[in-house]
Formats: sequence, C-alpha cells, structure tokens
Amino acid sequence: MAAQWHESQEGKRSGKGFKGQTTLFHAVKSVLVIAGSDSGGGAGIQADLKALASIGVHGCTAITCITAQNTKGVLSTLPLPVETLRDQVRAVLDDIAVGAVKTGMLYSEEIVRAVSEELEGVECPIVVDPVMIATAGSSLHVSGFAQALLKHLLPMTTVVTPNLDEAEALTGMAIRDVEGMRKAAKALRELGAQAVLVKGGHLKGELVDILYDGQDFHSLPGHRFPKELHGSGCAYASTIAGYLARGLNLLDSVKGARRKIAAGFETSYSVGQGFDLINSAFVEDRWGVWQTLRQAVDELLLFMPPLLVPEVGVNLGYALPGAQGYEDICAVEGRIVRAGSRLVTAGPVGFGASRHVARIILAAMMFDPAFRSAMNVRYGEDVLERCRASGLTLGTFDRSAEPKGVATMEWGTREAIRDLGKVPDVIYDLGGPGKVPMIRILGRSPTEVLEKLRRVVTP
Ligand code: PXL
Repeated sequence: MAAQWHESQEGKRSGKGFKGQTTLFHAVKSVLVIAGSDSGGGAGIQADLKALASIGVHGCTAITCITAQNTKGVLSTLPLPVETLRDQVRAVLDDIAVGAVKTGMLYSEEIVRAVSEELEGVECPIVVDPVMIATAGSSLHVSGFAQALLKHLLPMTTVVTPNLDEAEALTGMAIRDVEGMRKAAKALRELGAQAVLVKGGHLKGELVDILYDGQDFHSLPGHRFPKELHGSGCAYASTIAGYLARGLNLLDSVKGARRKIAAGFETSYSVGQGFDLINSAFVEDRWGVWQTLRQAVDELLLFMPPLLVPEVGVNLGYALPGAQGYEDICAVEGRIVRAGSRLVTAGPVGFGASRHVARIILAAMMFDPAFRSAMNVRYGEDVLERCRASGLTLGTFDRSAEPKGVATMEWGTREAIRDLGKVPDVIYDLGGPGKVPMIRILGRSPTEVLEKLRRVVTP
C-alpha cells in the first residue's frame, strides 16, 4: 500500500495525468475524507467536501455510514459493510496522492480497526475528528468506539480535534476551565496523538481553543458566536486537513481553519426546522479585500487633510472575514505619511503589513466580527470635538490603567468597547509618558471608515 502511494505521488509530481497528458490543475492537492453521510447536507461528508472545495482542495471520500438525518436529528444509521469501506480507502490511496487524511464519524470498533489498518504506512498527516454525538444530540457511535479509537487510531494521528464532551469521554477527565482543556490535551498526546486541538466552544465565558503540539500550548481566542451550528466540527477538521495538504504547518493550518469557521458562522443559514448550518462553502476573497483597501487608500490620499496626519503616519487596515492574526489583515506597509503638502504611501498595500492597526481590528473583531476596518488620525481637541459634533460615537481608554505586558492597542480597544458595550465609531486616548495621544476610526469596511472620516473633515 505505502509503496503504491509513493509511486502514484511521483506520477503526479511530473505533472502528467492519464495517457501522458499534462494536466492544467496538477498542483491541486487532495484529501481523503473517511466519514459518514448526512442526508440533510449540513455535516458529515457533505460539509467536508464543501469545506475542501472552498479552499481549492480536491476531496476524496470513503463513506463509513449512511445517516438518515435532517437539521432536527438522526432517524437511522446504516454502517456500510466494512469491506466496502476498506475498498473505498484502497481505491483512493492506490491511485491518488492524497496530501492528508481526515476521519469523521467512524461509529464502531470494527470501523475504527479497519480504518487504522488501511491507513497503516500512510505518510501524510492524519486529522482525526473523534465524532461521537450530533449537534442535535443523537449518538453517532456505538459502545467500544472510544476504546478502539484510543488504541488503534490515536497512535497514528497527526492531530485529534475533540470538543469538550469528546475530550472528556476520551480521557475520563472532567473539563471545567481552560486549565482542564490543557490537561486533557496533554493526556490525549500521551495516549498517542502527535498534537491535540481541544475546542472550547462548549465552555462558558470567552472562547478559546487550545492546540498542544507536545512543546507549546497555543491559546487561540476567538469571537463567541451565540449559537451552535450543525456541521462546524466537520468543516473545522477537514479545513485543517486541507491546509495541511496544501503544505501549511499545523499552527497555520489551524489558524486558517478557524478563520474559515468564523466566516462560516457569520454567513450561517437555515434550511430546516432544526439547527442552522455552518456555511462550510464560504470562499474567502483575499484579492477583493486587497483591492478594496488599495482603492480606499488611493481615495484617502486625495481627500485627507495633511493636518489630520500624525507624526507617526496614518494606516488604514482591512481584515479578512474571521481574521486570526496580523497576516490576515491588509494594510499599508510603512504607513501613509506627509510629503510637503501632499500625502504619500511609504510602501505597498499588503497582508501582514501592520501590527498597530491590526491589533485594533483584531480586538474589535473579538467583540463584533463585522468590524473589519480601522485607521488612525492625529489627536487634537479640535479634531475630537469635530468627531463629537458630527454625531460619531466615542469610546476611550486610559493608558495609566494599562497592565504590564499587554499589547496596548489590543488592551485599549477592548477597554473602550467593554465600557460602551459596543464597538464605537471612534476610540481615542490622551497618551502617556512617551506615548502620543491618538484617535482611531473604526468601521465594517474601509468605505465606512472613510465615510466617517469625511464627516469629521467636512462637518
Ligand atoms: O458533526 C459531527 C458529524 C459527523 N458526521 C455526521 C454527522 C455529524 C453531526 O451531526 O451527522 C454524519
């Protein structure tokens, strides 16, 4: 099996398809999904394939079970004959150079064993979503499943992605807080997985997922959407597998998947009477974000009075939906600065170009994911008064109250938002020792930010 896999991978590397034709899309990566079918189309293999397609990855499938299911629950489950399952895995691995494998609903000890045996010797990353219970509460496994998963599959797993209930069931630990999530992650790694992603969605309070790779515990905070969605776990794990297949490292794959999941939550939809569905088919428009920002910067250069530009320059940023870090936020490299009586950009517009404005946007998005744009403006009492007079909502923070070791922009933005209970149009601070005071304008898009700036410029 392993030898065949390598041969077919070599064949693909040469860029030749069948009959020696050069294929246009030979660089497309493939993922093998081993999971159950959800007739309602929201979770399982249906969600997996949509999630993979939305990041440009080809999905192959080995179906374990057919569930008769809708958004309200599972009516019945039919496990396929295990030989049919084995054949599907063999058929795929025999021919297609998969860059990662993702497992979902494996249902029984027999299926877990068969899958583990068929994956023996496979060298690509294996992402295991230890599916046990459907969103609507129906069980998706039978007795003996958890033990088999721990014994046979976990030792060959690159990353296992339990939610809190699954982590508790697999470790026997009660998880009540983030520290408990860390302990469970450690326990699951000791049980054989190379890395563990414990998802905090079911914990009260601020949302944080914990990724443990044996060295570091990465805390991955996010906005907590106020509802559970059908299919989110499936889409999350298959997107991680897709990014791994595309060659990203584990942390970047998880961050990319979280971005996709956050965007899928924002664009969730309803098709039935039960749970809403995650939009696993959401396609990120990186180019659109870049282009929108570039046009907004061009416009800004034309109408922003140089008097409103602080000594340190101005930046305008725009985040991808669900942004997780600086690299997901587009801004001006080197900022917009004064050149005599004109404004110029010091560098091009690009993702990861600014930490300062990125921190403001990331903090605002934790509270309200729709606020994806921000810019800074010179502080002056006159400027602040114009903001007030033009009807913009104002928030502020006091630098003297800042705890040690925090990132000022992130902390200050959070403080101002917390005080008001919403994201204001403007957040200002009066500075401090060695810190210039500053005004920031926030909005859902660069267009909205510029519109607010216009109100300040021409009251
Ligand atoms: O989300 C876990 C899951 C996996 N696979 C199938 C499912 C579900 C949830 O309902 O139906 C087939």
